[in-house]
Amino acid sequence: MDRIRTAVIGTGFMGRVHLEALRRVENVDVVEVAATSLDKAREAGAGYNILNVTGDWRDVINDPSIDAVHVATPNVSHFPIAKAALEAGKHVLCEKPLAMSSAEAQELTDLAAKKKLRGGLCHNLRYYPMVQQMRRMREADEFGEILVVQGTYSQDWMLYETDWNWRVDPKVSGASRVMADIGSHFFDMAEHVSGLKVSAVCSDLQIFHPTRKQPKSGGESFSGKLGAAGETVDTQIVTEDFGATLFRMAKNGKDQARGVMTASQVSAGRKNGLVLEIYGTRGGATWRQECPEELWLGHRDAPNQVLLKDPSLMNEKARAFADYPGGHAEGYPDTFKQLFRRFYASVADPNLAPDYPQFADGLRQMKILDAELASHKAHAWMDVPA
Ligand code: NAI
Ligand code: SOE
Repeated sequence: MDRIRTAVIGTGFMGRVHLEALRRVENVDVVEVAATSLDKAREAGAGYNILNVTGDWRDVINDPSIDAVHVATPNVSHFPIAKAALEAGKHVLCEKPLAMSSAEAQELTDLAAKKKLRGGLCHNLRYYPMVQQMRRMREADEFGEILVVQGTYSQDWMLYETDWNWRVDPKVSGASRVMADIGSHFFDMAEHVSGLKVSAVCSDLQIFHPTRKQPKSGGESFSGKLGAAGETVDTQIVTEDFGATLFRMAKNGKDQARGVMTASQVSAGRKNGLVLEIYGTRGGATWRQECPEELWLGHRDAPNQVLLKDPSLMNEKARAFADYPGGHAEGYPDTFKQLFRRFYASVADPNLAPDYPQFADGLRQMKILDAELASHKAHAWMDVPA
């Protein structure tokens, strides 16, 4: 396959991020954009000179010249769109969460394998250069045996009862909000960096706003103070604003580390505050998404250090994720570029081992989520199946 023909479905926050990042992937042409209306698709496509647009995603599926699709729509439509695309023989790069349930996620994972098609999942946050540095330092045993993994994913964009988004509607978003939406990024990164698997969880979830003021129209993600004031309806809320999970981690089924995390969309001042800390028998490390170029390295018997991203100072394997010299910041949009490049390298070469999050990783997150929801309900620890 020379150049790969792809299409982006969904033109909101993520659709536009995917379109922009795809411009930086060498072997891909975006040949169609699908939205909920022709006008929306035309507007999004125009910015990237993509003239072939549609208001119905099925047009993309029915076009045999399209090799791959990006699913960047709200959660409820991930499964039907991804399934239809796989059945039509197309590779799929899906936004997280992969589906609304473990059963759906399992079906997609099995279907991609059966069809020998690539199924990539957008847990892009793994690909900040300093997250890769942390991962490779752990692989090189620089932290020793990992004892403790902890952190948070904290945001404030749903703090007020007037804040609204499709993510609060369980029919569109799923049975969990913060744990599915952002807690899943934390656990994906925690497992990827530590090399351990979450084996059991004990969760406490909280709804601080039992009702929210649902706008009769609008309700864009992250609109905050810029959100339009208009007519609203008081709507009952059934998904959590905050969650806390104690967890255990294992290596090859053997109990090893302990951890704790919180996820919140009501923490004033935290815009996108993902923090991951790992501590081992030889040292520790902390990475913060709001200062992504820095990696804090903790020592027991020597002064602590802060490593500022600089490819020349990084672990050789992590260096491949840093495209710019030290002092030239790489951030959120670059993580998509790194993921998409690896995904399309594997589309181009069926023999290449995948080096990006796959549908199986999406299924894994659904299983952790199921255990968190069951634990909260039962007020008890729950095992997470391997
Ligand atoms: P959004 O609300 O900004 O955009 C979603 C878009 O999809 C809207 O334009 C909507 O009209 C469109 N849409 C809905 N149903 C559609 C359909 N059947 N066909 C075509 N278009 C359709 O939402 P956002 O923030 O872009 O989220 C989309 C997905 O991306 C979610 O699953 C979310 O969890 C994920 N996400 C991932 C992020 C990451 O860092 N990996 C960041 C933000 C969101
Ligand atoms: C909203 O909480 C959101 O856009 C999530 O959907 C993303 O996955 C996260 O990366 C940023 O915050």
